[in-house]
Amino acid sequence: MKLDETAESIRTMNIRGAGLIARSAAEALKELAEEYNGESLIEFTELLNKGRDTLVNSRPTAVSLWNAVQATLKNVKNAEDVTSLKEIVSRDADIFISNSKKAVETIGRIGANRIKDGDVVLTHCNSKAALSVIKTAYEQGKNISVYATESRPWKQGLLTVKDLSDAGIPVTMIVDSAVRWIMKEIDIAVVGADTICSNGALINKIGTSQIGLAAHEARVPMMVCAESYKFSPKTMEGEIVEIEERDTSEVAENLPPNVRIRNPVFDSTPAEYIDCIATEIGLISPYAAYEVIVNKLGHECLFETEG
Ligand code: RUB
Repeated sequence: MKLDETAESIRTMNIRGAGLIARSAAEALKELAEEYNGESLIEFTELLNKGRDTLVNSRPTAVSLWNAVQATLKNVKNAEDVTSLKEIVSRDADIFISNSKKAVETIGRIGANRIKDGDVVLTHCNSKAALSVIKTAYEQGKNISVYATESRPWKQGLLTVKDLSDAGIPVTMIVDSAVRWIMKEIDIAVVGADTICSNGALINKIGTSQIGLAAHEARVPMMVCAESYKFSPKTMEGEIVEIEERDTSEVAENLPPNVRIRNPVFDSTPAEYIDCIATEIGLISPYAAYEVIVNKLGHECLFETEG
């Protein structure tokens, strides 16, 4: 798939979920590099930078996309000629993609240890990291069942219930507004992440913060499943995460002309509602987000946000 097509697929949500978006962006830059048949290092670098901007602008909220292009292009400056630049981009894209896939598996193993035999799990939207945790717990022989929210307006919950049911896990779908009512039956809430801020706040599918609030009220732990590239160096510099608002036709059509609709598709859950974050480098407190950004993503990353 050409880079422009990948960006369009991300925008239209044919490619969706923060992890897959990130891997697809790395793959698109790799293909762009491999297909370059000019001889100018400057022209080649400009092409890659333009490709990076096109990808980053395709969806605004998930920092995984930004971290993926940073990781893929981080060694561009070390290239001596066109051939070495191709090799560098291709290698760094492959490393990112492979580490990303491994991270989802490791998170599954680490997060599953927090799920007990007999637990009733609540999940939201369609997160591959959260599903990795739930499926690993089931594969460990734990007798679990899952409530999955519908996740309006896109109904990603339908993907989640299909995946869980194919894996043989008992699953019940509920509408998003049933979350607080059902919470008394839930032992643990397990959700994914689009972005984790330096103050430990979670940006994830709209409705996640209501789950956090209801879980906190009912003393039900909420575990977030997030690869380290979901943590945002940009928030260390005070940047506020942009919450994507999508086309209102996703919510409803043919309403009276004076009725306004809004369609924010992500929200922010404060750290105080989050019990723990399962990452590939271990199970951490949301208040350790700063350390992940500095130690795992590196200070260099911060300076690359400038200019
Ligand atoms: C998907 C969503 C997911 C995170 C994490 O939103 O909010 O919880 O992206 O997913 P959308 P994963 O459907 O709008 O992309 O764990 O697969 O990266």
